[in-house]
Amino acid sequence: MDSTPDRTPAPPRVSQRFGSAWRVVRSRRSLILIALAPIFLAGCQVPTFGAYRGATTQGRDAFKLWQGFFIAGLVIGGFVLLLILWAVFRYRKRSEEIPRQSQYHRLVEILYTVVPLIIVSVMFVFVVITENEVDATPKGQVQVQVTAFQWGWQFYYPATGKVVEGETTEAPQMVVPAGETINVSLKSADVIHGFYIPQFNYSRYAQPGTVNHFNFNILHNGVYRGQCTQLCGLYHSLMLFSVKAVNPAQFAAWEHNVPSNNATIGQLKARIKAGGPGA
Ligand SMILES: [Cu+2]
Repeated sequence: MDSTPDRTPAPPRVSQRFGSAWRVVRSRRSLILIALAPIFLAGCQVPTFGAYRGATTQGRDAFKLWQGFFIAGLVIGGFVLLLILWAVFRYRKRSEEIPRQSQYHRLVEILYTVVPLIIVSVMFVFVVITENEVDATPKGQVQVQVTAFQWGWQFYYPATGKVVEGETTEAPQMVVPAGETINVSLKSADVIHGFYIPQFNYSRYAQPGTVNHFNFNILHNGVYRGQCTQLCGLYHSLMLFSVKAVNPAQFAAWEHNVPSNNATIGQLKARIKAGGPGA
């Protein structure tokens, strides 16, 4: 019988493993990398995570919230994934013996209750701040009354009585000055429609019997496409429009030249009924 004592070294304790890992981080190479990281990261732009950056101040606020939430999700999701992987590999089955059972770890239980509450509360505060910024409707320089109907849009400028309207294949264009506050009041002449401009990161219901008010401040000149986002009938997919932002002087010139004898929604609808889309 072999009486030689077992000389296999004992596996390192958890605290020893953490100690050696910390020494690695403290090594010179890691320090250089950490010191250079801000230089590399400064050259990176935080990704958009699939959203538009926002062509309006309101859209930009919504975009920043989306970006923050996405990064928070990545950090929290990554942390949870690491914990799962750590548990899977650290405590994988090694023998038939039942591992040491433990429960009621008070500190861990308090942490996993309090930390998520703090995270959700902080996110809630950012949501409220952003909502208040996006939904604020101080009086602006230009007012536009938007009426959605099957299947088109009417843009009425009450200050001058000018009207732009169009349906299906004749998508109308709302012209507004860039850099100024635009007050929009939105309603529907028939069923529920959706007023959506992707680059504004903004959507609102156009509802019969209800007027929704909102503002937008477009940052730069340009044409921004919009569409109806509620399935509102046969030609819903053709219910398109666009918003064109121009200089204030160009806007004044445009408003001067817009004909004011456009068809009413009733006349437009009668035309559609008689001849189909684009009639
Ligand atoms: Cu619609």
